[in-house]
Amino acid sequence: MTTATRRFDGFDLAGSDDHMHELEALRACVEQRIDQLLDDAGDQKDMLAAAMRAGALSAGKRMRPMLVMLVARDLGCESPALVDVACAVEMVHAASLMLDDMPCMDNAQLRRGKPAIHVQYGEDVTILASVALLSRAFGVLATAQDIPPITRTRLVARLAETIGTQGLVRGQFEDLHGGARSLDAIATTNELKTGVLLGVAVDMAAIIAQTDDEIAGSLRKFALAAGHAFQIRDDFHDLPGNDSAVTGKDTGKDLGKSTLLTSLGLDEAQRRLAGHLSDAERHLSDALGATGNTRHFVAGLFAQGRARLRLAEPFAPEFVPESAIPFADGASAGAGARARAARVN
Ligand code: GRG
Repeated sequence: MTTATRRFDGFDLAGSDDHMHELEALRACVEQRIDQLLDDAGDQKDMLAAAMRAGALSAGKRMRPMLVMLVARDLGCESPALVDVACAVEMVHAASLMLDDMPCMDNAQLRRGKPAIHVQYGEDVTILASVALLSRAFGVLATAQDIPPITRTRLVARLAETIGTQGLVRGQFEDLHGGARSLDAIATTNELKTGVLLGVAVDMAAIIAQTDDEIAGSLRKFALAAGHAFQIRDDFHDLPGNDSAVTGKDTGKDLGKSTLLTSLGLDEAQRRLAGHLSDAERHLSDALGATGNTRHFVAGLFAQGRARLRLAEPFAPEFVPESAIPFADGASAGAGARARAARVN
């Protein structure tokens, strides 16, 4: 088995050729399937379809669908329905980002390195496209082939609770209307905004793979810790003065909001971020062991985050993408590095 460093959706991952090929193939498979599921029937004038496709197919990391597929496969499940389940989760994520960027919410102009969907298509179309994406996600899930009806019902119910008043919508509401909040309240909001969707991705994999409660529990803990880490990373990205060309999104959108970064300060926020990343890795190892494609995928994502925030890297050297190090200082990164790093957003 040879080792290599390859670009994977903008991330340089070090690992064996076999692992790299598999990750690349999986991501391509997810994007092709979303492309099919959101087919615009060649009608270039259909702005609604165009906005849905732009929201769902723009250059994201595909972290959630990759987790659905990788975790299920590491648990021994090869169901052909996995890709549709994965696409449903990514459609929900895309719908949430489109709404999040609207003027009445975060009022962001830039997402994934491009004008936000409401900037491209207008606010009315964005709301309708977001609702249509949600509807499509549930339709895809409810009709996924090769999954017993009882399991499909469980998946639909899990996704519904993840979005609703105890999930993303509640998190967004708290974020917008929570005012000055305690650290615990901010952490809960972060969990609802980010942790729950990562949680449903691994939960769905565990449900389809019919894994035991202990493994499912460790996977959920992994997702929650990763969610906390990603929200703190988002806080760092939002700092005024950061380069939008590197993060792919606007900065300064959290001004006036209580975030963990503003409440804890840079050093403590960084310590917490490092702690969440380590916790996530530990829980993932508890669930899936020390090998497997999920671990390679997650190691690449986390190494990027650590390098950019100059955190210590606890993983064994073969998991550390050397090419992540030049991005440690976004300001000194060249054009190629900036393009790659833009996927980190
Ligand atoms: C209608 C589903 C729905 C939700 C309504 C607007 C809203 C409630 C929730 C927004 C929640 C939100 C935008 C949370 C931020 C989560 C987050 C860390 C996003 C960035 O995720 P990455 O880094 O981005 O995976 P990419 O672009 O790579 O996919």
